[in-house]
Amino acid sequence: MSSSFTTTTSSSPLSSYGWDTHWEAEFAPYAERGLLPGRVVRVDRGQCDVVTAEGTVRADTAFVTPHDPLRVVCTGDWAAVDPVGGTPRYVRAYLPRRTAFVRSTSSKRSDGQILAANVDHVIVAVSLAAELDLGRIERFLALAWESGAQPLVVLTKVDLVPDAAGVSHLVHDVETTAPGVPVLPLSSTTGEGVDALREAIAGGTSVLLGVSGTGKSTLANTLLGADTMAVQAVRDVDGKGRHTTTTRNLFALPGGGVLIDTPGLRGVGLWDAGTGVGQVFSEIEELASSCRFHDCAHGAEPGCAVLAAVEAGTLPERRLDSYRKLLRENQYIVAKTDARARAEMRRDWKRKGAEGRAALQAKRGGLIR
Ligand SMILES: Nc1nc2c(ncn2[C@@H]2O[C@H](COP(=O)(O)OP(=O)(O)OP(=O)(O)O)[C@@H](O)[C@H]2O)c(=O)[nH]1
Ligand SMILES: [Mg+2]
Ligand SMILES: [Zn+2]
Repeated sequence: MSSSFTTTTSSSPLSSYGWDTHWEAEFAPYAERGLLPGRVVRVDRGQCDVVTAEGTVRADTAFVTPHDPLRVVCTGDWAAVDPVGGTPRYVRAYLPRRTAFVRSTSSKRSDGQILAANVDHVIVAVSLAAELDLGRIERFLALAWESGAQPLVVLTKVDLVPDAAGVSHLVHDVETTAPGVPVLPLSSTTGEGVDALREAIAGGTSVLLGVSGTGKSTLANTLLGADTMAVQAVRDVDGKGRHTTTTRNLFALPGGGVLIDTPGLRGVGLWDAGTGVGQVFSEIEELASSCRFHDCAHGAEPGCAVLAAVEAGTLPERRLDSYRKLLRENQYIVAKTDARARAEMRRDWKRKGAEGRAALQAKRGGLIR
């Protein structure tokens, strides 16, 4: 690995926002046109804020707001902005995304919506002050896996759980629901568990997602070491009432890494997340490989390993029901969306994702050395 590469990128003022040699190479044609590279830190009403080497620029998004909602510029995108001079300054284009978190705006419709672009970690925030909704966690995780990013669950407000045994039960419940996903209990109030999260997200870009009131913005402030995001002082019940955060905001973290805070979501509808569903329920898919029939539907077939596991009590019935439900919902959405468009986008993300991971690794390697 050429060390001059590492030096070039880390000397750019944009490197703390994730700029690397791959982005630089992709940006070359825009640089030739005299455009400035920058990362979109917030989008609202036809305008966006873009951090560039010369500071934050307010730019018009008219050229990057096409009819297709999946192609609308989004927080986390790398943009090509007009140089100083004209008013307004426009975002002329954005670089192809490496990853993107997409949900359906409703489980009954097939409209996709991009919640964050170019993310390496999807942090699903779940409050321990409310009843655990495992089905909702599975849904978030399916979309997280599908996005090409590594999911992570943070169980917030651990200070409100009276005893340690209670916490380990809750962590265990979520862990068995989320194979391959780190589960971190933490509290912004006491600081417990925050360092573990800080470490986990120190490289790359992370997006915080979850229902309203789980403490996402409070956690963002804790990680930033500053009261940057507004939070609501008092709240009666989690997940109810007013949504405090209304835009998606991107920050460079002092300890390294980039964080996107987002407005609370009531829930997320699947959007072409077949692979993601498989990853969330990997133990079921593993069991299925031992079913007698290759195309076993785990209904009433003889020799079904999945049903046998439910009988034996090793696979919770809730989990099998949830798996079925999400597969059905996903099939419905997939049948309703344009297959060619989806395939094109995936192909692009897969390629970019691989490049991004390589760049991240190179950068980490550079840091360690
Ligand atoms: N006890 C306790 N309360 C917390 C903790 N973190 C956040 N809260 C409280 O939870 C409430 C909601 O916090 P926010 O950070 O605004 O939640 P949010 O997820 O950003 O909400 P939206 O922006 O609406 O999505 C506030 O009253 C916080 O003070 C924590 O670790 N412990
Ligand atoms: Mg918030
Ligand atoms: Zn079976």
